[in-house]
Amino acid sequence: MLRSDALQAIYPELEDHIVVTIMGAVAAELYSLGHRPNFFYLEHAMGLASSMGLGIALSMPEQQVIVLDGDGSLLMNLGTLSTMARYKPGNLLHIVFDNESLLSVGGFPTATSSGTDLAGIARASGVLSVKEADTIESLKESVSEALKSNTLTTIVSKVEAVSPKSFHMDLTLLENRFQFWRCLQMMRKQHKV
Ligand SMILES: Cc1ncc(C[n+]2csc(CCOP(=O)(O)OP(=O)(O)O)c2C)c(N)n1
Repeated sequence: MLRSDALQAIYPELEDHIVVTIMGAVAAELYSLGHRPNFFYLEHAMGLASSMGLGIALSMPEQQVIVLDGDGSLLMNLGTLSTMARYKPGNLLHIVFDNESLLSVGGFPTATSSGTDLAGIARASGVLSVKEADTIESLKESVSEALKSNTLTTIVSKVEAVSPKSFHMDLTLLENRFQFWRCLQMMRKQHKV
């Protein structure tokens, strides 16, 4: 499965929710499908998209938060799984695209290429619902089930290590940061009205 095809297939489920992605290839692919003010691409802070998503999910329980993670990034911050499981926000969906590689910096293999099982680690960390979805159909089904279930879910999807045609994003980190912040503020206000 190509991650770009997977993202395209689930884009309709993402567009109205708060989405936080890791940097690099995933961010560029989501951006190229159509940027939204409710999307934040976490540049530089490798591994921390899930931590940021967890914080937002806990402080905005009325909103659905979706994190798009990578194997290399998650391996840098495995403690995030036990912290997510400790607080178990039902409005957090954590999708890990596992291409067994640090694709965005040249494609060095990660530990999942030699047997590390991220879904197994998520289960053992106490994440309530953990799915493995390696086809477009199973990913779409897992995402829509997770969004209906109001249960903390991690979905691990094996994808090919294929880069996007371009990593260019016509949006600076600061612009994205302010736009995203205003969007969250507006969501908060709308919820209170
Ligand atoms: C702390 C830190 N270390 C290293 C990097 C460089 N870096 C940026 S993206 C990336 C690879 C991310 O790998 P993965 O999460 O598997 O996503 P992929 O690129 O494969 O889609 C690395 C090593 C960084 N930005 N920050």
